[in-house]
Amino acid sequence: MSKGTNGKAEIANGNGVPILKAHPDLQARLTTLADDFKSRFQEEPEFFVRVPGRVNLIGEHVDYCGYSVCPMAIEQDILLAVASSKEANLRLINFDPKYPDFQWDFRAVRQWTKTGNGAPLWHEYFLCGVKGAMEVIPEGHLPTGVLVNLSGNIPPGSGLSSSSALVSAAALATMHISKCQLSKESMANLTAKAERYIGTEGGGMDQAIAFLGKQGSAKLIEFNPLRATDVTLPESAVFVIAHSLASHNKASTDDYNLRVAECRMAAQVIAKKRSCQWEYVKKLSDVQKQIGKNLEEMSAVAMEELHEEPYTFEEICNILETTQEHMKTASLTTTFSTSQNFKLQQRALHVFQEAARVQVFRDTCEEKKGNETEKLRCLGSLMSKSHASLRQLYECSHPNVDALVDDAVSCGALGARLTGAGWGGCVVAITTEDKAREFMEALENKFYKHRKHENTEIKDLLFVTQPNQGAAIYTV
Ligand code: ADP
Ligand code: NG1
Ligand code: MG
Repeated sequence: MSKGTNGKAEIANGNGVPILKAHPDLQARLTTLADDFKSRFQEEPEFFVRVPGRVNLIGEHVDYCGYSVCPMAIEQDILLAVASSKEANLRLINFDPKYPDFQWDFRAVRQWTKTGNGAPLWHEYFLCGVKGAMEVIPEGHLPTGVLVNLSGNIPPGSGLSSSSALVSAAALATMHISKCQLSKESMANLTAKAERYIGTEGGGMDQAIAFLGKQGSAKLIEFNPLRATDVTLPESAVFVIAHSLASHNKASTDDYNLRVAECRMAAQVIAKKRSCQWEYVKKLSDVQKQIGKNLEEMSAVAMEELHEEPYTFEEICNILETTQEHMKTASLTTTFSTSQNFKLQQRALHVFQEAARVQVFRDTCEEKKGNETEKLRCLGSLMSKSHASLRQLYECSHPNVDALVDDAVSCGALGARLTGAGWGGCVVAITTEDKAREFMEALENKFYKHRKHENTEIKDLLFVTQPNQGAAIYTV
């Protein structure tokens, strides 16, 4: 956003985040949040922000390689009640008492950086969003201080993107209170960058669907440039989300960033072996463009140019004819021990094959003619293949998730897969309208009956989901 324009040119075509009137169910939640806001801050909120979580139907761990994904926004969300304040602070409270209150000099958020290892504190996700927004807001537009009350019902650490909904909501609230506006695409790019301040090198899928989600339609999200196209799901398809009862905070371990680094180095090794300039290659999609082959051919290239045994860092440096110091800046943006092994062939194969599955999934959904039963079978089969690949080639599953996927299929699902980054979290299964109830009862008996879930009701662990509206602002 150029200084002084408030992004007006960019949103002239009506592509800004909408300001909506809440429907009755949402209104009831906003009223509860506003009442809590008043009793805690002795002030009225000026507006509300809602950002949904998402479920990714297919295209896992490919966004940071430059390939398209197919998510939809879900009903669960992060809600904020927001007001400006005369005190020069950001005061942040959470409707859920397990998340402690937080206060910080508002303008100092510009200079904030995350410190410490392990799982981030909840308010650090919020600071990522505020900082990201402050980078584009002219100084004079910022209010003196801000009061925020947050309420969320996306299960955290479960692959439904609670973190990105939180970061995106914080950025959107900061923009709106500063009377600045950007297009949904620019907000998605801004928040994807902002969430990286938490320490994970995300690819941008979550923030894209958080802003570009649409009621009634899944989306094909393409990157560079960011573009979202409707994907019309077959009428009789029902998508069910099931929680594996294992949660995982993505920023608490190196697992995610290691996969990003492995993909980058796989791309660079392929580039070098194919006599391309590997220094310009950051993503597997970059090397595909340089070589000029299709995805199927790229799988064959990965098999030919990469070996199955894990690579040592030293071996990669030797292949690329470079020093370890140079490689650390060229490929390992986060620091790993140089004694770490890297599985380049397996990761690259997953990415090329998963990217191809996304194309077939989208084409199957968009096919005008064709038998509905066949379409559904095809989508189910693609989802199950995706899971097998995440489990074996990408090694980002979890024993609970694998058991849940197997149980879902044995209870009649046409296919099932882990959704989100993995290492725990949720599964998404495809079934049909006429079988959905029977399927969910069977899965409840098979998976949940003999496992402990005292603090969570089954309806919050196993539920049908439909494509939902993306981020919006609600007036009081
Ligand atoms: P995911 O995005 O898959 O849900 P992450 O590990 O990326 O999982 O992010 C989860 C983190 O987001 C939580 O540990 C917590 O810090 C934060 N978070 C999510 N929902 C809330 C909430 N309602 N209130 C406060 N913090 C939340
Ligand atoms: P989760 O951890 O489920 O929010 C992460 C990344 C995505 C994508 C998926 C895997 C972030 C914020 N999100 O999602 O970009 O790479 O894993 O497909 O890092
Ligand atoms: Mg997340």
